[in-house]
Amino acid sequence: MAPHGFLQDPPALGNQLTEDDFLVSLLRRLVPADALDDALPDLEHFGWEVATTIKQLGQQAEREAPTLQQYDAWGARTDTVVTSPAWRELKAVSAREGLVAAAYERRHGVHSRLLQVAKLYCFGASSGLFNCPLAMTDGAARLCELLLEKQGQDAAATQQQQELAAALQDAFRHLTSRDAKLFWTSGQWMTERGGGSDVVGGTETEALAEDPSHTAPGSWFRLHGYKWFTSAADGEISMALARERSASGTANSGSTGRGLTLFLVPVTRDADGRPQGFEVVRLKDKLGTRQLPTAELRLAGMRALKVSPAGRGVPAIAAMVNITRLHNSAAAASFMRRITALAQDYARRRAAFGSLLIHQPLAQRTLGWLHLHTAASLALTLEVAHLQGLLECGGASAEAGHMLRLLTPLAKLFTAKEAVAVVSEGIEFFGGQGYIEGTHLPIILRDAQVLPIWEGTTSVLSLDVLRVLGGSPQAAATFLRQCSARIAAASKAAQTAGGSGSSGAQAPLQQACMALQRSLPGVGSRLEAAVAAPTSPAAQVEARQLAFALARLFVGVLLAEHAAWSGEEEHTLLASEWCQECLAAEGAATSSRLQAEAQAQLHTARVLSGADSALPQPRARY
Ligand code: MFK
Repeated sequence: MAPHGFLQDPPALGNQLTEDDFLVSLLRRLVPADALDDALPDLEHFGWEVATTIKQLGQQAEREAPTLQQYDAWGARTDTVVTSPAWRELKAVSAREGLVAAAYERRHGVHSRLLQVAKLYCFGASSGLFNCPLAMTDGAARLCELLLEKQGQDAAATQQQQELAAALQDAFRHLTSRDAKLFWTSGQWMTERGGGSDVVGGTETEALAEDPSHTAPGSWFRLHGYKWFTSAADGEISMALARERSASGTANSGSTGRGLTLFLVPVTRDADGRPQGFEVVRLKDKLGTRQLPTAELRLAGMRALKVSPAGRGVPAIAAMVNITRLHNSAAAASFMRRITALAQDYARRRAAFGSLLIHQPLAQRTLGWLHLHTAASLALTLEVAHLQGLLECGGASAEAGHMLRLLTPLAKLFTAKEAVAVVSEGIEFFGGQGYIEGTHLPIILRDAQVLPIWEGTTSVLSLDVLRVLGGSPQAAATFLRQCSARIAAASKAAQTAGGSGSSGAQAPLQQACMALQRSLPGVGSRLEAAVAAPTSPAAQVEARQLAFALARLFVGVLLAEHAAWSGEEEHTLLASEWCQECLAAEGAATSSRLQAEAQAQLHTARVLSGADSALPQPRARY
């Protein structure tokens, strides 16, 4: 029997907050009752909007992909990026709903960021990918805020510094506006033809000072270069990296030969709509994310305001990138939630072999797996958002700071990979219909595939985890201490509840806590090896395994902690199932075994990758 009307029935789409008990439960644990009571009506209302009007706008944006009109009817070059009315309405909705603003208004203090991310999680899968420009806009707002804080500490500000502060304040005001007419989005122009991972090595764009005697932050420059991936190309400003040069072609003093500088770039057009100082060369023809106007831009003397010290562009833009990575995690959880909700709905309508799928054991198990992995990613994402909120409101201890720096890349790499696996499994649940465009299912998989690629690939982020562990001896110790203490607390709570006989659900939780305890030494050994030699070939070849081991363990801790707090059977089963499925291998890992494995893995990787064999020469250029 075909489930008639499926996917056209908005309330069944399950992106409403009221249907997402797990999200609400996670929030209840992290946010004090009065703040949550204050925030929930807005979230409820927004959840309904997402499941109805916003979802329609998202689908319209998918149908009406952006186009590039390079010339007008008279042959004049205009490079107009034509977006759909739905895309523009999504921008207005984003402003009105405060999808960026809420994090900066701080109405809910340290919980503001967390509540904003909860909203982004509801929005993501239905947003027609408007969550992408929001990620960069949010990152740019955070960058402006941090740069302004730094400026504020300088009592003897020069004229240039004052002008810089005014420009940053103006940008911040627009990026965080709830007024659709004032709201700006920002781009993040990092990637060039030389690549998006090794940003320093790949950047050819040059910045020349308009006035060579004024090169300090707050000075105007002209950018010349080629930006290879600019999403979304319809923003009002962008943050861009470039290499400072003097008119004679040498690196400016203060700029190391290798270093890049960060610029705030107003994206302006003249009265006839012609772009000022740049050309839109083409829109990208992509596997997915086709709703997004992703472009290649030629910068031809584009005006840009220097905002970082010379050569300090990468560490400056890192603050922005960390926010976009948090958005990526929220988007991943959102995609997973969407496909899980759809599969749950389908299982209640689709009968095969004589009964509805929802009553069949193997279908139940698959749905349970989808739910478990969605819950895991959501829990990790909200933990990062919680820590980010503490940091932004000055409430983060040094320990919380270490955890945030480590968990941000971990959450991004883990949730992104999970999203692809979960969405793929979810689509398979629909059989052949999952492969048919009119169901709106294939697009979820195409769009999810971008998650492990943009904002840093899985490998690059695994190497970032090594960078954190190598850069700060406290990071690994803090991680292990936090895990150990939180497992002990969850275990104690489970024992207390089990002992008082209040819930028969505590036995699986105690087993989960024991599994977590057992996996600690193995993860500790992995960490020890990485901290001892973070840049060694052995650490690099193991970097992904380490990152996923850390992420899986920490997810287990979060699920156990949450189950101990709520005492609900469903949460307990999430924790125990996770620990059974995902932690089995860790307990046995000892230092010497890991060392031997890494050596063997280096050899295997060399042989199987073909690095050792006499294959034809690689293509001259990629
Ligand atoms: C829309 C459709 C899109 C279609 C498909 C997608 C296409 C792809 C689109 C993109 O290209 S999105 C952009 C993707 N690129 C990235 O996200 C960057 C990925 N690369 C990295 O993250 C590298 O790790 C990084 C560029 C940061 C490495 O640069 P370096 O110069 O080799 O790093 P280095 O020297 O280790 O670090 C420089 C400084 O930054 C250090 O500080 P100090 O100089 O004070 O010591 C680091 O600690 C700091 N840093 C680096 N990452 C950080 C950070 N600080 C805080 N947080 C971080 N995440």
